[in-house]
Amino acid sequence: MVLMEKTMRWFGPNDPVSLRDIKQAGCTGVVTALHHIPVGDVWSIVEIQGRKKIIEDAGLTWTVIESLPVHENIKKQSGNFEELIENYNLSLRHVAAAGLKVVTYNFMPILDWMRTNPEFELEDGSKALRFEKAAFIAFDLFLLQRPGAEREYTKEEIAQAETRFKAMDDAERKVLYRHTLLGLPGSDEPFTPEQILAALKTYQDIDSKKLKEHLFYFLKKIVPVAEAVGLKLAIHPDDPPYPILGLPRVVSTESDLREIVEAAPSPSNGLCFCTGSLGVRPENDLTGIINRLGDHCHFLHLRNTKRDEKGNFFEANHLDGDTDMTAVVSAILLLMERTGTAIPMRPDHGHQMMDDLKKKTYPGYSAIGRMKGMAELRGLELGIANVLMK
Ligand code: DNO
Repeated sequence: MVLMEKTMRWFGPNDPVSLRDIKQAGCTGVVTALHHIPVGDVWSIVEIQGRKKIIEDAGLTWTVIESLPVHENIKKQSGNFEELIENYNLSLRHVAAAGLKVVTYNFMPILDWMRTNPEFELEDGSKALRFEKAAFIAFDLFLLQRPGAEREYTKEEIAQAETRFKAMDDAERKVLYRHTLLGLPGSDEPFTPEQILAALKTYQDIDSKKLKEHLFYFLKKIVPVAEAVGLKLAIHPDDPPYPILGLPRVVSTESDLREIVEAAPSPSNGLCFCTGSLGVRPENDLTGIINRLGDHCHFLHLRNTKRDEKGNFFEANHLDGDTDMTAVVSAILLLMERTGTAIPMRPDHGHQMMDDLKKKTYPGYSAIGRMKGMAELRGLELGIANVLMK
């Protein structure tokens, strides 16, 4: 049977997790980006080839670019956005010229993924990423003090946030503050509240309808280029998959995904199927998405989350949580068997555990927890494949 291509994310030469670690964890490739290049600038062929050589010298392949980030002006269609789209297309041409095949990106305004606590202690002493709704609302109302925020929450939610905030000491408020504003994975620099408030203001006239139009416009400009140079694009879903801080989010549901692939039909216009992000919405039918939209899935992020009825969730072990990983991996195997294509996957966000508890690592991206996730997923996949082949 065709098996998934095993990769892990690597944040580049400064990542405390080395390429050798990634190889030892059982990967054949890495997923990385040129994080040092400012968003909007063109990635030069020389820079891409230089990074590719470092990876290949370690006996790995650069399987997926994650991410080629999209400039805010493109999302807002403001300022020099046409020029920025041209730059994006030039970067696509350059990555294709260097022999790369898959490019992941997202279209979340201002922020990428968002958690309130990257050090949520589990029963066994390992640490997971967690999103706690009351803490998040407390952050929004009392720390960020976003104008008009109280209009977006119910009375009950505000009361719960108040109680939660009062119960926090200064240290906990600082942690909440810092981690909620962490912004971009791969960066140690949280946004300042002034920066966030100013940035939020620039989105005040952009609702989800408009943001979607901007995304489709962008797709119509970049998909033909990607197709011409043989690249596959894979848009990452919103995380969490609903609007936050009053910002619209348009890549959260199956119907969003369908509209995206239909907006610019092409084998190059695809999806990054992230079970962790999509799985936070209980109505997202993950195996159904693979069965119905699998032909468009060019990259897989496999991880699990555990929700509760209050709207909180934390990142569970890869095979625990609300997502039936056995069903998802079975659907992926059947898809790949039908298409004859191995889709790259990475175990996403591992727990910080064992020796890694003493190390400073990027939240969600310590080595041992991800290796555990990878080992479990590989075993699951092989077990299912053996049964399916009988
Ligand atoms: C979180 C990641 C996301 C993802 C981007 C893709 O850990 O899955 O940050 O890389 O959204 O552009």
